[in-house]
Amino acid sequence: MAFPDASDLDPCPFNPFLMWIDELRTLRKEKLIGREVLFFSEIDSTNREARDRAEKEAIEGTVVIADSQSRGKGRLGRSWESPSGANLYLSIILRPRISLPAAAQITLLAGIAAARALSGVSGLECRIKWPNDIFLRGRKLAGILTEMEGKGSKVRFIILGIGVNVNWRREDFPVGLRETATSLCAETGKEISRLAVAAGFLHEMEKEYTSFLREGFSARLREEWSRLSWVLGKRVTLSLPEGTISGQALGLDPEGALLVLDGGGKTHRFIAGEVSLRMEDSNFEREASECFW
Ligand code: BT5
Repeated sequence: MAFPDASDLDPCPFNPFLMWIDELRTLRKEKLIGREVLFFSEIDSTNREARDRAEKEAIEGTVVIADSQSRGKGRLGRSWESPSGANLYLSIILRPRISLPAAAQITLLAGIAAARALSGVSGLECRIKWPNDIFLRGRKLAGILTEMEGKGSKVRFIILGIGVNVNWRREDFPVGLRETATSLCAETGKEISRLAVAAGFLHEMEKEYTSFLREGFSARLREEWSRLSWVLGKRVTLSLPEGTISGQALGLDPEGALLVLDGGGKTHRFIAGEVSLRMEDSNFEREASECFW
């Protein structure tokens, strides 16, 4: 099937966004992730579009990018603010031959890839807040949304979506996000190229994903995740449909579940799914981090 349809593409030849999309296509031509790159100047959600394409047999590695989203999706029915002209909204179609429980490991891989790529372009230390957030100086810089379609006990496809705040200026943030969110530009004081962010993420993601296909969720991936984690060793509260549990985040088990030790000495195991995590000392983190960077 030939992608993209001509009707999908922004017809405006002067659109600067299209120029970097073309460069991205050139960079990813011979690779697995990004061998097809579809671009929309405006869309409801790149994850929704990627899912529809995946249902129609789009090839593995197809990437959907938009300049803005009208209904950007977060986890658990939440939404993702997606203004135009500033940020990156990107979804990847993956077709790993893995069982359903292993699918959550893809979010962990994406966290590693995103933290590495965003640290690389900004020169600042970006960390993973389990399961799906990238934090910079105590604020949310990027979010990952992994959606899966299964058949029997196997994965049919996974849509891996990421939203990164790149050149979003703090004064343009919605009031509700001013204290909790950040962008690369807000932290570095510089405009950062969205091409560099997208190319860096796809490059890192390809490395982690191909190693995952070869070796599974290996000890090396687990160590790398732990090195980049913002939660390990900290006190956290996890909210589940059936209640909350507080304790100390210990690490990941071999399947990629987060282990948390509660006050009574019992260890709990969490797979991302329906769980949200709150850090009990995140304000302190921001104050502390500002002293060092
Ligand atoms: C996430 O959800 O962090 C996953 C976000 C994934 C967005 C990408 S964009 C490309 C692809 N297509 C989509 O439709 N989605 C994906 P969650 O952990 O549920 O966080 C959502 C919460 O983060 C919201 O309830 C807000 O509090 C906050 N938030 C919303 N927009 C934000 C933004 N741009 N920057 C920082 N925080 C934001």
